[in-house]
Amino acid sequence: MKSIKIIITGLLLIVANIKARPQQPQIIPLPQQYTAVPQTFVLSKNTALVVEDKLFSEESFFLQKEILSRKAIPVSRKPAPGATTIRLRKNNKQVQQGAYSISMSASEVVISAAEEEGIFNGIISFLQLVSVNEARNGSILVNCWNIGDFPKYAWRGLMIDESRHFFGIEKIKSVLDWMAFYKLNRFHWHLTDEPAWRIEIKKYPMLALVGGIGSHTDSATVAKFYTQQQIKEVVAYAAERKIVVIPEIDMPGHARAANRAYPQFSGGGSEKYPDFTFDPGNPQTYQYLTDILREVDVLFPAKMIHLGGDEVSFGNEKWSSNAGVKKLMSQHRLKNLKDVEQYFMQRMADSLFRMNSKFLAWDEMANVKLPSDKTIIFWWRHDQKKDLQAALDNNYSVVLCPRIPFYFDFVQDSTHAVGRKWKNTYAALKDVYAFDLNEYVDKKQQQHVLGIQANVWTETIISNERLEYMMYPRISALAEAGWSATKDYDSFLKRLAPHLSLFQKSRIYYFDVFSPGRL
Ligand code: TNX
Repeated sequence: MKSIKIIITGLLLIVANIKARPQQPQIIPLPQQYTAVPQTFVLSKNTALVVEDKLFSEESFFLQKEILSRKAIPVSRKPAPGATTIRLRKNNKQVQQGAYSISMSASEVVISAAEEEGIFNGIISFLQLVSVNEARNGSILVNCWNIGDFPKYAWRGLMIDESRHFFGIEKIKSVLDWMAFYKLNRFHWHLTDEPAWRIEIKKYPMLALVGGIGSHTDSATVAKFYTQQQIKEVVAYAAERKIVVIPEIDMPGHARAANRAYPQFSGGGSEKYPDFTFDPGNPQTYQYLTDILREVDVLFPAKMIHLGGDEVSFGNEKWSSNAGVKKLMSQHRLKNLKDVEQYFMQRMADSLFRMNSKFLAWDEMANVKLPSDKTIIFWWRHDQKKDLQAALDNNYSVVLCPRIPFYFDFVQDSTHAVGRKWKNTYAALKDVYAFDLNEYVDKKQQQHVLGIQANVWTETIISNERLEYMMYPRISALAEAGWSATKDYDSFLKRLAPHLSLFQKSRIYYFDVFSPGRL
């Protein structure tokens, strides 16, 4: 009689537990497929991590380190009788890059994938399931799920502008940590622009030493920049998190900081944007910039460099009276300054191709003539769809970062005063989440779309706290827009709520979307 009572109570408890469970796994971005398994996995120091294929050994150390540093649980590597296990398994059937599956039971978690990126994504999903639960007496109860998952887009990017304001290596590492937590996998590093040049170039040391002085809001601060050693450190840190780092060296516009250091290559500017351009009429400019790009190329294994190409018309008025430019125009039958701009970019892209690197640029370059398999265009002017269309029609690969809703220097709530707005529109969390490719690109051309990206321009972002406030939680919405097939904002908000406590624990100064009045 007593034992029946115990069994019934046990059953009731299990049923209650299942009922209390969320209908979706507590994971952002939401996996493509999932089914609840009515069991609970116990993670503790008795859990053993078993790496079935040494291909995944680096990822296994990442998992071990994360569980230790987030939850103080030291999982072992030696399976003991009766202990639960986490297995990293190779499964060649997961053909798509980044795909993985997880199957869970009370006794084991099996994360499987065909390659390292996939296993890493699986590890992140498991970590998310773990991270929202608290450890009690050294163990954590994790609801079991079976998950089959793969990314919607290969490119899930975030850009940070460190020219306008410099945040430094520790901050960038923290950003990379959170990107990895959301399976964002491309970090576009805007290292040069008008106020400052932020990367050491050994052949031209003044670029960093002189060009690194100042910021958008303070022209006198001492030079701040990344040494080549620090760049390598960031690239390695990102690689450990399966994030590819893409540097941007902006040209021929947005070049004032460089021109302060080496004025002999300046093509002048306008009243509003002094010394804005490099000089396309000086034959030595091409060699100078190619030397710079060679050093940059060596530091970044991505084999792609973003050359900007944006807003050149803001400051190219001196080109028309430049004897070198005039000569160039007649030699190459260039009709106007737009042609000069494109000629300049073709030559610089050619330098990149000789390094075996791809050419990336903003949408002003959508019509430049280049090999389509080596060119990626970033569409940002959301009010000018024709440039996106041109890039697609030219068969270029495209990354979509329309400023509304993907510019995170735009405010995220109508009441916010610090940050930009675009004719009364801004970049609300909900709009970031709702991004739908079908609104922008015809089905027939969607194969050209690599993915999406948010850009954090930093004219108005003067501190780490401000950077955090503009990024979190919008990167969570960006991540789901770039990965998941389904769109359900309410479900997203439900899964987001516990993440706000994670931000809090990491001392991240986030925007509390649930009570927007509170700062
Ligand atoms: C336009 S987006 C720029 C940036 C500014 C940004 C401000 C782009 C390619 N160029 O230089 O920082 O607007 O939102």
